[in-house]
Amino acid sequence: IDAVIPLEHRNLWKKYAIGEFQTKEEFQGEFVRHVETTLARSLYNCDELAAYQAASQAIRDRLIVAWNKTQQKHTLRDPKRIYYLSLEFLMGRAMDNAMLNLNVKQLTGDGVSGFGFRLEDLIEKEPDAALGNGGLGRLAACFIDSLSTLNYPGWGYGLRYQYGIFKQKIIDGYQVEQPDYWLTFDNAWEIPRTEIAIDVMFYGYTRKFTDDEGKVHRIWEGGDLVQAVPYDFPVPGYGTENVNNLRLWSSKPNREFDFAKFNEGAYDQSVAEQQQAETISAVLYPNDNFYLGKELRLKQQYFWVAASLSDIVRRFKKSRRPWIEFSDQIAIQLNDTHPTLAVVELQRILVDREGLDWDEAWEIVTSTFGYTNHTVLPEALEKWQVDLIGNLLPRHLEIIYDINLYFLQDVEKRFPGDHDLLSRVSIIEESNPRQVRMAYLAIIGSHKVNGVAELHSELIKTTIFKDFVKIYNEDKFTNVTNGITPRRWLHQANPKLSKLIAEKLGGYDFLNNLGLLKGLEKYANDKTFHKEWLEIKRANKARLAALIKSQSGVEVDTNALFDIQVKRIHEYKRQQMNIFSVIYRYLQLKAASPEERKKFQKRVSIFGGKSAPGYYMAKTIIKLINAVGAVVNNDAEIGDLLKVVFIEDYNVSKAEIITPASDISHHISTAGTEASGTSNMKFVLNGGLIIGTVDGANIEITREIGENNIFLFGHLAEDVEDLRHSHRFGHTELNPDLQKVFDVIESGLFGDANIYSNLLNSIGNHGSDYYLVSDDFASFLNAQQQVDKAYADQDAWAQKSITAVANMGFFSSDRAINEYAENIWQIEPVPLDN
Ligand code: GL9
Repeated sequence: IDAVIPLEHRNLWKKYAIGEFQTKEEFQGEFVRHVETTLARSLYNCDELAAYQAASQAIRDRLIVAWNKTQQKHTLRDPKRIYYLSLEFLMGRAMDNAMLNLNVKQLTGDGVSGFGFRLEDLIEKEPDAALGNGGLGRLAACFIDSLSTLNYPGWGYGLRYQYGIFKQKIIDGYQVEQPDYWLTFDNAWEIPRTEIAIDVMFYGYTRKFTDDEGKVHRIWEGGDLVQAVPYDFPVPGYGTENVNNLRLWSSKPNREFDFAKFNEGAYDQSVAEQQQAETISAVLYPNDNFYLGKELRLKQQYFWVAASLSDIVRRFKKSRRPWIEFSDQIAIQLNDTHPTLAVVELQRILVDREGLDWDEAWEIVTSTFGYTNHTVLPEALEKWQVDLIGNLLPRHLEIIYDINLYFLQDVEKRFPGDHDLLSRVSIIEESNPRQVRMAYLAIIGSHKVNGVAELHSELIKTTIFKDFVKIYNEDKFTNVTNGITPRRWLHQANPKLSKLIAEKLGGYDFLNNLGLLKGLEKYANDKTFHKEWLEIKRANKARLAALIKSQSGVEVDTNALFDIQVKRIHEYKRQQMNIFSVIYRYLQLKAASPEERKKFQKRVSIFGGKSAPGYYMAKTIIKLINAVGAVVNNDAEIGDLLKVVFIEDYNVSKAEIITPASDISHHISTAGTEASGTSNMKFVLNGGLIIGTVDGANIEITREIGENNIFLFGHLAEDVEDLRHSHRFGHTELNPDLQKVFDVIESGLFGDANIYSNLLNSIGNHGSDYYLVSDDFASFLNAQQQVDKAYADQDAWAQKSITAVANMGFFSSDRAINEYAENIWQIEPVPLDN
C-alpha cells in the first residue's frame, strides 16, 4: 500500500508522466537525450551503433508506456489469461517490428536522417534474438505477436539464454559453430526485474510428516537454491495499444551465501560453486527435432517451469479467489513436452504447499493445461531417465509415480485384464534404464492435445497416441494448423509487395484480417498488374543477389529462376535429395549440345540452414552442397545456366531477405514426417510457388490455393510403411537417374568420395533409404520439369502466384490464435479503452 502515490499527489504525477513522441522533432529530442545521458556519449562520438541504441531507447520508452497501460488494465479487469510456455522464442530483431507496430517508422527514419544516419543501417546494428532452433521457436514468436495484436491477455514464459543458436561459419565447405553472444551491448528491448527474483530448488530429499489432524504429507527440502531473475520483453501488437509481455528467466547464484557449505579456506571454491548457477540459462541446446538426455537440459526445464509457475500462482493469489477458480482465470499451453514438469509442479504446489486434496488439485491441473505436439519422429520424443529425475527432483518423481498409479487404476477399471495396454500407456517405460515418457505425462495432465496441421493431428491419433484416443474420448485430441504473422512475414520483410497490395485493396486492413487478400484474385489475369507484381519479385531477387554476392562472392543473374531451400538441415527434410537433383541437372547440361543448352531454364539453387553440431549426416549434406557449388559455379561452360549457393548462418533476419526473393521453394520432407512446416506459408504469402510433398501444411496450402498453383510429388504418408518394409526385405534397385548421380559423386568430382560414402550408403548399396529418397526421385525430377515449363510462361506464372497469395488468408497466426483461444483456452480479448 505504501508503494501507491496518494490521491492528492497524482495530478502532479500525471503532469510529468512520460509523453509519447508524436513528431520527428520530439523523436530527435529523445534521441539526443538518450545519446547524452543513457549512453553517456556526445555528438562527437555517436557512431552507428550508438545511434541504433539511442533510437531503440526512444522507441522502447514508448513501448513501455503502452506496456504499463496494458498491464494495469489487465490487473484491474482480471480477465482469464493464457500463459504460453516455450523453451524457445525465435524473435529475430525487435526495432523494425516495434516501429511498424507503433506506426512510427517514417518519423523515426526522418528523425535519424536529420543527424546524417540511414534507418536501414541502424536496423542492421541490432543482433537477432535467436533463442530458438527453427520452426517451433519461430512459431512461438508469431503466436505472441498475434496474442498482442488480437488484444488477448497473454504472456510468454521462456529462458533468457546468454548464447542463442550458434553462428554458422562455412570453412572449406564444412559447418563450423561459433558462439552467439548476443548480449554484448545493452539490450534496450528487455527490462530486468531483479526485485521479483524467485528461488528454485534442486536435489535435496523428501520427508514424511503428520499434521495436527493426523494427515500424512510429504515435503521436499534440503536442496540447493538457484535464483531466477525475470527479464521482460514488451510485445507490441499491430494497430492496437495492447502490449503484452514475454518474460524470460535468467539464472543467478542464490542471494544467501551458503555458510553451512562454506569451509574455511575454501572460499574461492565456494564462490565458484555458486557461479555454477549461471550455467543453467547460459546456452540454448542446438538440436532440432532431436532429444538428448542431458542433466543440464532437465535443469533448464525445471528452472523455467518452477519460476514461471511460482509467478503465475503468486499473481492468482493476489486476486484472493478460491482455488476452484484457478482454471477460470488461467490457461497454460505446453509448447511441446519441454515444459511438461509444469503439470507435476502445479500438483506439488497445490497438494504439498496449499494443502488441497489430491483429486481436487488434479482436477485443477488437468483443466489448466493444454499440450501441443510438434513431431512424430521417435528420436525427438523426450524420455527422461527415472534416476535422473529422482536425484534432481525427488518429490516430483514421487508425484509422477502417483499420477501414473491413479491413471493406470482408471485404465484397468475401464479395460479390465488388458495388461498389454497398461504397459503400453504407462508413464514409466519399464526399459533398462527405466524412463519417464514425457508426452504421456503431458497428455494425462492436459484437457486438450493438439497437432499442428491436419495430417499431423490425424497421425498422432492413429500412431504414437493411438491408445490414448481409446482411453479418453476422441475430442480430447484436436488440430490447430500453424500460422505466421503477416506483419513480420509480409509487411516488414516485403514492404514493396505489402504496399502494392494495399494500393489494390484500399489500405492495410489485410494485415489484421488476412482473408481480405482474396480481393487480389480479380487481378490475377490483369497483365499490367502482372508486370508490377513481377517487377517487385525482381527487386527482391536483386536484394538477395546482393546478399549472396557480399557473403560468398558468387554473382547470380536475377533473370534466373531462384530456387530456394532454407530450413534446418535434416535427413527427413531431404536436402540431400534436392542437391542430388541439382547434380543431375548439371550432368544433363554437360551432356547437352550448346544449342540444346539454350533451352534450359536458368536456375540458381539456393540452400541455407544449420545442422545440429553432432549430426554427422546433416554436416555431410552441407559439405556436399558446398562442394557441388564449387564445381558448378566455376564451370565456364555452364555460366549462368546453373549456380549453386549455400547461404551461411541462416537466421530470422536473413529469412526476411530470402523469403520475398523466391520463385520456387522446396518443402520436400518424406510424407508423414514434417508436422507442419511454416516457411512453406511464408514463401507462398510472398508470391513464391512451392514444390512439395503431400505432407504437413502443404496439404492445406494446396486446398486453399488450388492444386494448379503448387507442384506436388512423391509417395503419400499411407505408403511409407510398406515402402520401408520392402526395403528391409525385398531387393530394391536404386532409381537409375539417382545411380548416375551417385556414380559421379563416387568418381570424385566433388572431392574425396569417402567423405560422402556414409550418406550414399544410407540410401543405395542396400542402405535402408529410410527417407525414401530413391523412391521419390523420379517424381521429384518430373516435378522439377513441370516447374521449368511453367516458369517459361511468365504471365501464367504471375497468375498462379497472385492466385496463391489471394488465398493465403487461412495461414495467418491470428487465425491459429483465435482457434486456440476459442477451443482450448476459453479466453476473450480485452477490449481497448476508449
Ligand atoms: C517442429 C516441426 O518439425 C515443424 O514441422 C513445425 O512446423 C514446427 C512448429 O509446429 O515444429 N517440431 C519440432 O520439434 N521442430 C519444429 O520445427 N523443431 C524445432 O524447432 C526445435
